[in-house]
Formats: sequence, C-alpha cells, structure tokens
Amino acid sequence: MPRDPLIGLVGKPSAGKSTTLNSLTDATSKVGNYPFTTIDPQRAIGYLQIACACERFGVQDKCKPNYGSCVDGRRSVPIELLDVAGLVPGAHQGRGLGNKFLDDLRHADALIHVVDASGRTNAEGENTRGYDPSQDIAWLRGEIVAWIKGNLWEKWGQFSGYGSTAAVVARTLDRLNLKEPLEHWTEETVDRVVSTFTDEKFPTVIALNKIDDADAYTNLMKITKMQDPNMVVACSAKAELFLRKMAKQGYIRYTEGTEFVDTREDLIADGDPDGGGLKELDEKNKNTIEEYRDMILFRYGSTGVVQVLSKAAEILGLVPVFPVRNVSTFSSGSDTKVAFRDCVLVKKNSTVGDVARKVMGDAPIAYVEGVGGVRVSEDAVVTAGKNDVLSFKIGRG
Ligand SMILES: Nc1nc2c(ncn2[C@@H]2O[C@H](COP(=O)(O)OP(=O)(O)OP(=O)(O)O)[C@@H](O)[C@H]2O)c(=O)[nH]1
Ligand SMILES: [Mg+2]
Repeated sequence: MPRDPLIGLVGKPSAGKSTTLNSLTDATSKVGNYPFTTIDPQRAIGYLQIACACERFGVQDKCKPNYGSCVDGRRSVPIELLDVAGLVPGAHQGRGLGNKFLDDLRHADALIHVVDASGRTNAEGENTRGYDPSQDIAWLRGEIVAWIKGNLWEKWGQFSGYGSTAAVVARTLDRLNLKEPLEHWTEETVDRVVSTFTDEKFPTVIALNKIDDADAYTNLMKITKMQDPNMVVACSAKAELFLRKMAKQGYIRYTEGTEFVDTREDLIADGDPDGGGLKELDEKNKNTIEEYRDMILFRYGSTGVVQVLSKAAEILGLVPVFPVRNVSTFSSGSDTKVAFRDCVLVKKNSTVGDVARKVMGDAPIAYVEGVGGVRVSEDAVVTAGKNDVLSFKIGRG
C-alpha cells in the first residue's frame, strides 16, 4: 500500500532542525545551543497549507476536516515530519552520529536542509562568527551521496534499501539516458548514477534559517545567487515558534504563514476597546514582537517556515485528493451537511487505483466515481483539480 509522505529535516548540529520541527508541529523536540542535542529521531505531524476543494464547489461553510482545519478554502492537511541528529563532514564514515543518522533518513521522501544562515556556527555546529554557510550546502549533499554510494558498494543493486521503488530507480536511469550495460559501468558512471539517484530520491529544499540574526542577510544574498532560487526559502524557526506560542497563550493574534500579528494595543488602536480579549504583553515580549516585525515580517512577508514546508510538498509534487461518499454533496456519511471530511496527500503520478488502495486498503472496488457522477478509470492519474474528488464504490464488479 502506498505510504504517507514523510519529510526529513537535515542539517549540521545547531542549525535549528528541532526548532523548525517544533515550530511546525506541537512537538517538543529538545532544543539546545550545543551540538547533538537531538540523538533519537523524532517524528511529528505538521500541517501543510493547500487550496481545498471546498472553494471550487462553493461549500466552504460546510467544510469540516476530520484532521487539520479549513478556513475559507485554505486547508491545513497533516503531514509527517522527521527530525534527526545533526550531520557533520565525514558523517558517512561514521563521524559524529554519522551512519546512524543517515539510516534514520531512509524512508524520507523529501528533505529540508536547515542551514544556519547567521554564520554563527561552524561545520561542526560549534559557536563562531563569520562562518560561510554556503559551504554547508555542498558538503551536506556530498555526505548523503557518499552514504548512498557506500551502501551501494556493500549491497550492489540494493537501491531498495532506501525505501525507494523500482520507479525511482527507473526514473534515475531514464534521466541519465544510460546506454552502458551494468557490467561495463566505471566508478565514474556509478558516481553519476548515485548523484542523480540522490536528486530523485531526496529532492531537497534549502531552508536558510535564523534570518532574525543581523548577520544572516549577506549570507542569504550570496546563497540565493549560487543556488536555484526556486529551491531556497528564508526563514526564522525561532520567530515562528515564539509567535505560535504567544498566540496560543492569548497574547497576540497571529495567522500562521502570514505577516499578520496583532497585539492587544493594536486592536485597541483599531477601535476595539476590549483589544480582542487579548492579554497585555510584558515589555520584553513586546520588544521581541517589534523586532520580529521589523527584521522578518516586514522584510520577508512571513517567518518563512510554513513556506518551507509548502516548498517541500511542491518539489515532491504532492497532490491533495478528497475521498467522499457522495460526489454531489461531498459528504462522507449520512450527514450531508458536512463536506470534504477527508483529504489525503499522494505523490505526483499517482493513479486513481493507488489512491483507492491507500484509502480503502484491500476492500474490493467495483468502480470509482468522480465529480458529476462520471466513472473514473483506476488507471487515470490524479492531479490538483482533476480526478481529485473521488468516491470509491465497494463490491465485486
Ligand atoms: N536566532 C535564531 N536562533 C535559532 C533559530 N532557530 C534555532 N535557533 C537556535 O539555534 C540553537 C540550536 O537549535 P536546535 O533546534 O536545537 O538545532 P538542531 O539543528 O536541532 O541541533 P542538533 O539537535 O544538535 O543537531 C538553539 O539555541 C536555538 O534556539 C532562529 O530562527 N533564529
Ligand atoms: Mg535537534
């Protein structure tokens, strides 16, 4: 059965992986300003923001997700994240927590490389100043490639050890357009195969973290010029974590993924004498919010963390699919006043049959209905806006 997508957080020690995980989830992965705070991998559920089908059919007011939420067609869908131990140069040979860390990543479908853009930690995650974080992007990828290659030599042909499918291997070879038969491959050919396989298996978003730090800006400019700008997102996990915490405790109003933060004072100034019922902030927290507004929200439009996750989903080509019982009311059961309870995320190129197996397991499917009651073939590919609202009819056809 197709697995749920899993997104792994990688990076050197102290880059902010656990802070990123915590800011995207309700997890409390241990955070510390010393290397190797995290040793055991932590899984947690984050929420990916997507455009919900309810908007397309004008039933926003009936949309009640079983998991996550939906506000005016912006839906938060659960997605699994994995926080692992930090990686240092030489990890594939066992340095730091090396191989163990890498093995934890096997089942990830995409990676978020959390980079400390402030330059205040070196390659080992130790405190310094003026370190060039663009180096981390190169060596970290090198470590992953070397790890895969090492395993490959050990168990030649066992690409499957990475939780990869025949399809990933086939796409890798396809992309390389290799004509040489396997027995003629040189080490150089193997390197090319492994490098391309790495890109297929672990598409990676670069999260340039700690943009709240004054030193980050120059590094950011430099890295954005060097990398595919479409793969880079600037963020501050610390700011996102702080804003979510303050909102939860009733001190501010904050819409995740946006630049909108309101304090009690702001709402009073806007004419609400009750200040939205928010609590009064102390001086220190008030200053922190002011600072984040200036340094991050005003400059970048958001803390960037929600966007990091969206970008990972985008490069993975995740498609939200809405299984319903009834393709006219979009309900899931007898209660026709509730629409689009369920949403599953599937990888690009998934077929209606793949979704059926994921949602229905082994139950025999007689036929599948799409919007308008039309029959949809199990071989049809699901994409956003097409074949993405489906009703699976059980029975032996
Ligand atoms: N200024 C700033 N500091 C941050 C940010 N994110 C994390 N930090 C700090 O960086 C330090 C390391 O954060 P962690 O989240 O523990 O880093 P990690 O990558 O999980 O580290 P290991 O588990 O040791 O590999 C902590 O002191 C955090 O508070 C950020 O956005 N801005
Ligand atoms: Mg950690």
